[in-house]
Amino acid sequence: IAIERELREGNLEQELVLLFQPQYSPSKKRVISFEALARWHNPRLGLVSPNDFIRVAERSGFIQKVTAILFRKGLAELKKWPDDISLSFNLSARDISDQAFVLSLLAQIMKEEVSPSRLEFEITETAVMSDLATASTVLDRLRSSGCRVALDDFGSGYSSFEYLDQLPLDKVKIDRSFVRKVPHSIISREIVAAIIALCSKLNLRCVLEGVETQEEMAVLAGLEPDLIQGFLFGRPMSGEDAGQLIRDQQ
Ligand code: G
Ligand code: G
Ligand code: MN
Ligand code: NA
Repeated sequence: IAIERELREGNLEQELVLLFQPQYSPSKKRVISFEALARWHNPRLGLVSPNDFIRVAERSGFIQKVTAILFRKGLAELKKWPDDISLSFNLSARDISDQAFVLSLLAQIMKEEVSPSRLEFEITETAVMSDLATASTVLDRLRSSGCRVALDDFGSGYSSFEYLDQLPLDKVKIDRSFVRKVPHSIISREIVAAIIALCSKLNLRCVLEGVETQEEMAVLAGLEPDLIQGFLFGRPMSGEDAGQLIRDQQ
């Protein structure tokens, strides 16, 4: 209730911020993209996690406003970075159920004169479950405009291989719940290896999420994922710090 009230009355333009988490390419040995992660600093609620406010924003009809503000901020940051750095942006179920809204995001990309190839949209299975046909249409639209689409949290919850077949995808993000078990579980390691091999066969890039330790990295690098994202390579950071990280590796 409090969250909903603040979504209505708060100054979202000012209070919503994005952090950026590096995505590291083991083959290029450098960070080539960042995932944008929302944070909400509200004077009365304090720091609210996206886990808490995205759902409420979807229920109460504020999600498109929230997403539009965040996306504008993401584009502004991306424009400051070199052309070979890209940005992954999370879209919620409601966002992709509305074709007109998705077109408005594409219009923003054009207006800002950012190359669509530098943008990737992350969607979850829950976001596409209810209406696979609409989701497919919208994702096709994003891809035909030159943006990429990634399936987030793969392997968690109900995520199904059916989506790999039915959705127009460029990339799969293998969920942290698998990744964290890999150093201690031969079965988990084989599962992750099999998903990576499958992605390769299907011509999908894959990201290992949530790599935290050198121990995990030692085992996982051998599986040759396209990208690794996790605290080991960087926590979600300010745009300024992301810019510094980019400069430092050049
Ligand atoms: O960064 P953090 O671990 O707090 O993110 C928690 C969850 O919120 C993750 O599942 C992430 O995908 C989601 N999330 C983060 N930022 C956004 C956003 O801008 N939009 C949507 N829809 N989800 C987001
Ligand atoms: O659902 P999604 O993959 O979008 O969620 C991304 C979230 O995962 C972010 O909120 C980020 O803070 C969190 N995250 C990223 N890397 C790590 C990690 O190495 N360990 C843990 N515990 N969380 C991570
Ligand atoms: Mn994500
Ligand atoms: Na994830």
